[in-house]
Amino acid sequence: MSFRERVSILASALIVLPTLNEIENVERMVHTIRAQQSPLTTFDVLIVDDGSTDGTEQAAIRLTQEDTQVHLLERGRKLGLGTAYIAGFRHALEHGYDYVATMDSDFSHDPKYLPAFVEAIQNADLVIGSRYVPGGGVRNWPLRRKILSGVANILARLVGGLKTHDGTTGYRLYRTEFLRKLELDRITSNGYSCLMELVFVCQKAGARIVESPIIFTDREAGQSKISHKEIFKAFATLYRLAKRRISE
Ligand SMILES: Nc1nc2c(ncn2[C@@H]2O[C@H](COP(=O)(O)OP(=O)(O)OP(=O)(O)O)[C@@H](O)[C@H]2O)c(=O)[nH]1
Ligand SMILES: [Mg+2]
Repeated sequence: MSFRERVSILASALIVLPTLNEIENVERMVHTIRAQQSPLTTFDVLIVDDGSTDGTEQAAIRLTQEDTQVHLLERGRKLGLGTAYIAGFRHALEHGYDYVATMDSDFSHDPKYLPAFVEAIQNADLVIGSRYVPGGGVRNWPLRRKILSGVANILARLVGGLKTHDGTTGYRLYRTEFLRKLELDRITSNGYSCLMELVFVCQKAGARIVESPIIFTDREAGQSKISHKEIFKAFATLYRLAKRRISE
């Protein structure tokens, strides 16, 4: 295949990295993502920083200066994980990316899986990095987190009607053209609940969803931002999705 033919089939993916005080991780995450090789796709990065106070923002600015395929959206204050994803989707739509990925910036989501996601999306609209399909799993997670994640996924299937085994993971690759079909303004949940709502609306819009196995590793550096409030918000979201499932 000639160089010209190879270039013409090359697609582009935007990897959205939400950050809130991730100074121990952000530089290494960006470098590791940029080092991933796929014969089909290039990987750009969009850091969505919500007013980190530990130097993450300054590190992110440096990264954009070193590499023109790294971008930064500075939002200035904590606006939540859900709206960070949606802001990333809008950026990908506006800038003509073929795919958009979301992932945590703390190495729980290993960038090495990105090429496999790209392969999987060739016949799908959404690839979910799944801990609960053969080949997937969790490493170093306390029992409390395992139970919480297990219960959340059972409820997501029973109450929310999600058909996926892992509807609460944030490691995903979406086909941008498919996102164009969704009413992104209608996605009202924020934080972790947004992950379930996104699967719900994709499923409802007829997305071809594939689960690709990942081993999820507990964060090694930096502080967790998950709070107990998120658990209550997830119940409220499930209730709202169940009502919508019945009424629409
Ligand atoms: N931009 C932005 N990023 C956020 C916000 N809340 C969390 N994050 C980031 O979202 C990702 C997931 O948050 P974590 O604190 O790792 O949550 P978690 O993975 O459930 O918790 P741990 O297992 O303790 O790591 C990380 O990259 C955070 O820096 C937010 O409000 N805004
Ligand atoms: Mg994490």
